[in-house]
This record gives sequence, structure tokens and C-alpha cells, in this order.
Amino acid sequence: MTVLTQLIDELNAGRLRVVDLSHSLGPDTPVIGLPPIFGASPGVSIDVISRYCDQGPAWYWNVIHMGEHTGTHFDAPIHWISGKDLPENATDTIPPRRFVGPACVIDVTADVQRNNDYLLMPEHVAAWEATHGRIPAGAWVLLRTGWSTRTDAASFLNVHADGPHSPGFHATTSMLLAKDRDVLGVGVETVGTDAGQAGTFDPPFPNHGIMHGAGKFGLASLRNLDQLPATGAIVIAAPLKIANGSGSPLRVLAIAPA
Ligand code: 23J
Ligand code: MN
Repeated sequence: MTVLTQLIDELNAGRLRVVDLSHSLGPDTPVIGLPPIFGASPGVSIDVISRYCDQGPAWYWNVIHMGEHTGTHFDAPIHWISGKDLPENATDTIPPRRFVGPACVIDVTADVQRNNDYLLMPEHVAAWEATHGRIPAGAWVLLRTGWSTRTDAASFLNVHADGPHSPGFHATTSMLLAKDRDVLGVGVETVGTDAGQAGTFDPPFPNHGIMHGAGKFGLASLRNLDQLPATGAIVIAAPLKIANGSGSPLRVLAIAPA
């Protein structure tokens, strides 16, 4: 018996389960809207090449078209200017070992219900660690907010006259996680790893700047975080091997105790 045969035995026996942390990807997938002075990410389009028809009598396949940062997706360090010169910073050069790590799930659902602009602070991490133990190096830190239950695009993006409102990380927390805890990266249920209002922060989009400047990753638009324990699950998040890619849609899988 090896740990790998034991893994399969535990999955077969239902003592471990695979939890899908991804949304379905299609034309209805919401995409981030940046101020119009910046380039825009298109929505998803899927066009049939053939479907058991004259163009392909026995086969069905599609052409897909979308931005790299669409739906449930991975942010590589090269996505941000702070990570642009780091080694192994793109989807095709990150060592695959770094796609796998233990999950630390921080549940702030109640705080976010009170305040859609909630930012995770270092003292919240300290309180979580007092209960669950120190976040180990090489962990995925997943911010459970309940945001993935917002299934219509308008409430998911939550754009008001003064811009989008959704939770995220305070810059000091991003520093703590990236530098002191040496995480793989952070994952969120929202459209991006920065808070909705982060374009107005000084500096703008601090989580992107700090995480990617430290060679860390992001996972956006996760779901089913309520099916994970605070500790004890592992996450596998491997982006498409796009040459020089800044990120990609992906299937994020967790393996968790049943
Ligand atoms: C570009 C600019 C700002 C942001 C983003 C992309 C993302 O959220 C992303 O998908 O990485 S905030
Ligand atoms: Mn992204």
C-alpha cells in the first residue's frame, strides 16, 4: 500500500471526495469591467465547427474565444507589472509542483453580508490561526465569502454609480500571506482577487501587485468553498499551458474528507 493507492481506495470508499471549485464557462459568464480608458476583456463566445453534420458527420467540436481572465481562472505572476521579470512567472513556465497545496479556508461570509466592501485584515488571519493553526508555507488561502451564491451577473459584479463593490484583502494582509506565510496564492469567490473598490486604493489593486510581485498566484470566481473544511483539504489548480500566458480559465479541484 502506497499513499497513492491509499488515495484511490479512500476516494472509492467515499471517505475522500473530489469537490469542484469551478463555475461552468459559457456565454453567460460575467467578466470584469474596467474603466473604459483601459482595454476590455470580451465575454465568452463558443462557435460550432461541426456537430454530426456536413462539416463533420461523426464529430462535434467548438471554437472558444475569451480573455485569459474569464470565469473560474488562474492569475500568474506575469499578469502584473510587479511580477513581469520574475523567473517561472507564466502559465507555461511555473513548475507544476506549485499548482498543488493544502487549502486554508477563511470564512468571512457573515462579515461580507454586513459589508460588501469587507477587507480581510491581518488580525482576522491571526484569529483564524489561533483556532486552526499557522498557515503552512505553500498553502492555497481561500477566502470564503458566500459571493458565489450571486448567480446573476448584476449582483455578482455589484456595480454601483461609484464602481464595483465586492470583498477582498487589505494590502497588509496580502503582504502577510505572500511574505510571512509564503503561500502559493489566494483564491476568492469574486470576479478578481482584489476588492471591487480596489481600483480606488493607493496603490490600486494592491493584492495583484503584492501577490504577483512575490511570485504568488491568484484564483478567481471559485465556488463550493462552503464544502471544504477550514484545513485538511488539498487544492489542485493547474492553468492551461498557454505560451507566455498571464492566466487561464481552469478546473479547480479540491480533495477533501467526506
Ligand atoms: C486587470 C486589471 C485589474 C484587475 C484584473 C485584471 C483582475 O481582476 C484579474 O482577472 O486578474 S482587478
Ligand atoms: Mn485574473
